[in-house]
Amino acid sequence: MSHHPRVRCKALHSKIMSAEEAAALIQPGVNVGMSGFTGAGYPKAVPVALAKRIMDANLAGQKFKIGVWTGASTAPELDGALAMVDGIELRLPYQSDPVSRKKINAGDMEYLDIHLSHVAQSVRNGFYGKLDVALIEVTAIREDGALVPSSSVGNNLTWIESASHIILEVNSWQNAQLEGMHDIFKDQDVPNRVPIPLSNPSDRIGEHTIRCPIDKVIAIVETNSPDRNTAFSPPDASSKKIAEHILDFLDFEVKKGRIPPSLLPLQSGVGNIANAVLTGLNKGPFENLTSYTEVIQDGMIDLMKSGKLRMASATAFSLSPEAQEDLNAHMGEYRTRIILRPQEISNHPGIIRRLGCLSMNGMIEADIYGNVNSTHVMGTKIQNGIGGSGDFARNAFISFFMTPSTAKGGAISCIVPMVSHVDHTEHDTHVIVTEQGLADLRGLSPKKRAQQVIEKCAHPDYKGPLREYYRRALELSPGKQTPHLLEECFGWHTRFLRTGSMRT
Ligand code: 0RQ
Repeated sequence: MSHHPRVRCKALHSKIMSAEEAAALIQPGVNVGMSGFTGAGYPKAVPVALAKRIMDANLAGQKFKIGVWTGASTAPELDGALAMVDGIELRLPYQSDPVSRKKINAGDMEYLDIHLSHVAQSVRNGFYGKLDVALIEVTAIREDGALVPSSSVGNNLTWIESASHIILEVNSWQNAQLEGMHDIFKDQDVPNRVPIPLSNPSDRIGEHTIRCPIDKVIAIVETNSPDRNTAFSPPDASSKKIAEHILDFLDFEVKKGRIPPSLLPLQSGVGNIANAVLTGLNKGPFENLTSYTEVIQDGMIDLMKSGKLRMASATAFSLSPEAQEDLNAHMGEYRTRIILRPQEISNHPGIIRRLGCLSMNGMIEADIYGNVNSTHVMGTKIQNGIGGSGDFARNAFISFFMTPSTAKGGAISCIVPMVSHVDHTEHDTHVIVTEQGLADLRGLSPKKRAQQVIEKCAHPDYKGPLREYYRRALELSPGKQTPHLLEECFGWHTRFLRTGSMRT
């Protein structure tokens, strides 16, 4: 019996080495395409070994930085370790690591925040320069060299195809029964693109594995390490209220006959509020649900367990350790109801439009006209990134944005006169929800939108000042289509920066 049961391709056994030896093959200045999406399926050993190597080089007075491209966010062993030693020149397309966030906001690290569906084709077409190394975690390598992906797919297919060299981490912690869950479909490039044959979230259109040119493989590292995800907090009062507003709205839409009783494929964003909505759906009347989304979080697994969610399509898991255990224990059963796809397909604008997804995403702030800021605190500091929210919001059948009405203990109103940074324009925002209420903006002109957003969504402490801003804007603004006072519209943000509160 082989000592390497997960490396079933004998021809690759000679490439098995330590993480340190593999890290030594990564040179300064290269771009590395790494696996990893919302803390799932990221390489766990080589980035740490590389961070040590970079630290040694720095101590010897040498500069050593690389470009780090991923699917989305990873974990402390990757983003945290490399950012800590100042090893990242440019990071793309999404991150949520506290050390990286600090470096980026201090101006010590470059960050390119990209719609997740755009990354693969941009890399294939050389928009971001050359991809030198692919560093990918897999569950196993099959006899023919094909790769069984692990708990995320992300951009792995593109990294494997585009990189000059490939380093694989084979993680025996990942459940062997993941084999068969993935659906790897390659989109063509322009001008030879043809329609993608997917018209139901449950359609399987590709292969189970990623074909790998084994002559490009320069190293294989065997690991046995868990994905490091944190637990979701139980829904708080505010998240529960937001979930209730959304469920009432969906109920109304079903009664109106605008969406079917099994709803439409759900996309639910990252974070506790999104998870609370899923928990709410579990108690709600809707049956036979499907999901076409980016990540599968705890709430989705619960919905599957209760039988309310028929199947889920995504590109990655994002589970608490408890939900992970549950998934592992019942993998055989879940495998038939979950499909993991490349993020180019899970977030494909054309498919989202075709399926008519109901998209629900968190935000930092919205303005009275419905423009949404998902990424920048006080207009200049990155929080995480746009992720897939733009892919879904623009193309969804109904696009919801959700937030508590205030942040930082009430010192910040999340409904402001004008957003300090725009990720989603008023054209892509159909419904805004806070614990105060839900503003349905469909079919409303800007002035009507402003009234709805203020009256339905603003916190009582900020309702008066917002009404007053809008009243004066309506009176004094030279244009009456979207009234604003340009000298005052950021006054709430500048007041917060000056005094620590948006309150007057
Ligand atoms: O700060 O960390 O210092 O406490 O922002 O806010 O309330 O914990 O919210 O975890 O739901 O994240 C938009 C960031 C919300 C997330 C965002 C401060 C607040 C706190 C986090 P602290 P919360 P959440 C695609 C989905 C973009 C990507 C996306 C996100 C911190 O949802 O990254 O949508 N979205 N992907 O105090 C200043 C404000 C603030 C504020 C909150 N108005 N001003 N700070 N904060 N509001 C997934 C798919 O499936 C497609």
